[in-house]
Amino acid sequence: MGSTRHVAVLAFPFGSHAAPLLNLVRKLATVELAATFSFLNTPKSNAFVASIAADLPNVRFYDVWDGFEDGYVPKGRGPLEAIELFIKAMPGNFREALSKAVEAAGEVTCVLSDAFIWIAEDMAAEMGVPWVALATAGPASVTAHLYTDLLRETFGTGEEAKAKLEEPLSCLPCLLPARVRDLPHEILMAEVNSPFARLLHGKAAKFPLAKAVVFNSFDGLDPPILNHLKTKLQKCLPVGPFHLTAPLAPPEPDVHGCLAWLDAAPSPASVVYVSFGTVMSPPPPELAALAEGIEASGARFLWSLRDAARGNLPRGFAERTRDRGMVVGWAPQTRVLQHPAVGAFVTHCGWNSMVESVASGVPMICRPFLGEQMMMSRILEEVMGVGLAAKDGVLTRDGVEESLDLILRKPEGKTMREKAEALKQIAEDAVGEGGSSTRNFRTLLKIINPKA
Ligand code: U2F
Repeated sequence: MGSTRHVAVLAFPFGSHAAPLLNLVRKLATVELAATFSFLNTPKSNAFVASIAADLPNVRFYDVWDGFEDGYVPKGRGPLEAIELFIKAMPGNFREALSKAVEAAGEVTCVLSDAFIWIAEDMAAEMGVPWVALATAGPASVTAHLYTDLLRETFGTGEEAKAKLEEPLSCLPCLLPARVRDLPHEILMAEVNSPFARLLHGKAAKFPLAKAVVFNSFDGLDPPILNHLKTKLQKCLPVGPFHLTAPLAPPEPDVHGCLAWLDAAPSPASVVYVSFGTVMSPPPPELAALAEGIEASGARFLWSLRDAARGNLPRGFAERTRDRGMVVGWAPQTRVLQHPAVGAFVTHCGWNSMVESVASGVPMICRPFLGEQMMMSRILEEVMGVGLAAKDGVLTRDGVEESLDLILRKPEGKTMREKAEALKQIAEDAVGEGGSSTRNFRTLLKIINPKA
């Protein structure tokens, strides 16, 4: 038998979901030294993220089956195919891993899961223990999913909703100025009965049952949404930004020398950083237009681009921009954004990237693709004043050149940077002694260990 407290942690093994969950576990496990945290995740995802907490003896890793039968031939349906197989394998795959964890560390006293793993609530209820969810896609995503039924009643689905793309989400004022077109597709547009849409709808119904819903965010980032959620959830706990709260994960190695390259930049806030996260990449013609826009702007740039997409850069681009640009397969993003040389970020508005950018005082050029990203692009531009949305949702050569010129060189860009700096200050205050994220973290600790 292990220690008395045993937290079962159920990860969603796709995109960047598992990393922030393990980051949160790291912070908890460092304080709750007598508790064991069993991290249940697929072998592939575990291999990718484990270094975040591998040095902690009270964090143990268990492999969960990914749903791929031996000899399964992928049907080429992209990331959704793997997600659907994983969903089909739930909850059996998690139960099997959990039984091994219980054998090693004793009965579970709390379940902590990615909010996507809505079956975690059932498992916690069966064991009579609290369930805490980490909503990795942030508060706007939770809100939209929480009100899926209302949104479907108000705007219809499929063709009916498509006729209302420009209508504002007036039935959910905290999400304004987002419009129907900005909602996660699976709420109104995609096949609402697909396994993924049903997973998201299923999880939404569970949110109010969670003892707490935790966010990699901070009070003051998007007050209307967080304030609304505080009235709907048992506990709404922004405890981030994770990359500013101790203990930090071991720093990612800077294998390509990005930071040294940034050190050599001639002036502050002069470099544009480009990354579209772990899931998406713009279609090839758009990627080429982005490169042309950056080249035309004359700006220095650091581009995190997967090797497979490099062939889509314009012919001769690398040679022509060699003296002012760097293209790498992976960058230590949080440290890149914190570097004073970085003045703009071309992003898909994934939740973590967005938080990392505002918490570093860096304005954004937004090219959202899916999920909550379109809502965030709208909010970053219209409410927070720290983002410029790609016109008609697509990056063009001229649009990129104009936006970079505005952010890096014009007074409007200076104003955006000041607004981003103000958010950075709010983030730093939140994680300081007595700050809101610090207090929320203590509340979370109390749920995990009421005697703490
Ligand atoms: C899905 O988003 P992504 O995983 O594509 O994007 P982010 O939430 O922005 O997370 C990307 C993370 O990867 C890190 C970066 C972020 O923490 O710092 N990273 C890096 O370190 N180096 C690189 O070169 C590139 C990235 C989904 F598509 C979104 O809608 C959700 O909001 C998100 C969270 O659930 O997951």
